Amino acid sequence: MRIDILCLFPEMFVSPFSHSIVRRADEHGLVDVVTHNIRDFAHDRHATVDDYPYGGGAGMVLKPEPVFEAVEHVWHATGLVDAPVILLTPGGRPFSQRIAAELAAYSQFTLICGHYEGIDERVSQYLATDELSIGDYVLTGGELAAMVVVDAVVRLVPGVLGSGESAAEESHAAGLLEYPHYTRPEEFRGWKVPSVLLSGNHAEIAAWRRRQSVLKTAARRPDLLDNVTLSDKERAWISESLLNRS
Ligand code: 6GU
Repeated sequence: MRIDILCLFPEMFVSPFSHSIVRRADEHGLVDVVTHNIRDFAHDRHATVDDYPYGGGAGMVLKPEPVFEAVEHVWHATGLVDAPVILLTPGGRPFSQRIAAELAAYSQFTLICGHYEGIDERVSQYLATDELSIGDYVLTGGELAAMVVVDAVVRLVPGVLGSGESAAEESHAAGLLEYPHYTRPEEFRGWKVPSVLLSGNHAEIAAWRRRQSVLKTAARRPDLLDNVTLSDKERAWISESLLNRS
C-alpha cells in the first residue's frame, strides 16, 4: 500500500512514523508513506500557499493551485489516478473503524491536510473524492488527523500486526467496546483479577467477556448498539444492569 500525504509541515510526521507500527509496516515493505510539502508546489518565489478570503473575514485560505499540482505530482509519480484523494477537515465525514477498514483495502490513497481558516472550496469540489474529520473539535491543521488515519489504516493491512495481535477481536471491530484485560499479579493492592479468568474454562471466559463488552458498551456508548445484533439474553443483561443502576 502507498499513502501520499500532502501538507504544510511534513516534519511533523517524522517522529510518529519512525516509532509506531507504521515503521514496522514500512520496514517489512508492506506500506510506503510518502509526505510532500504543498509549499514546494507554490508558484512565486516567496512560495505563497495562502491568500485572503474572497468576501472578507478573518484568517487566510489555502490556495487551490499548489494543492491541485501536488496531487497531480503524486498521480504522475505513481501512475495511478483512481485512488481516493481525501481532504482532512473538521467538516468531513466522521472517521471510523469502518472507514479505516475500507481504506485498508486500497493499494493507494492520498491525504490532503487543510490549514489556516480553510482551503479553497474547489479542492473539495473538484479534487477530493472524500472528506474526513477525526472528531468534533478543531485542530490547527490536518497533520494530526492524517497521523490518526494512517495509524488506524496501516494496522489493518494484512501482515502488519504480528500473529499475537488481532485486529478482529478488539474494540469497535465487532461494533462493541472491548472487554477488560488483566495480567499478573493475580492480586494487586488488594484488587483481584475476576476468578473466571483463572478458571481455565474457555466457554465461561468467552461468555464473561461478551457480557462485559455488552454492558460496557450499553453504559458508555449506547449509540454503538444501534448497529449491533444482540441476542434476547444480551438485551436482558442490559435491562437488568440499567435497573441496578437506578
Ligand atoms: Cl481532519 N482537521 C482539523 N483541522 N481539525 C479537525 C479534524 C481535521 N478532525 C477533527 N478536527
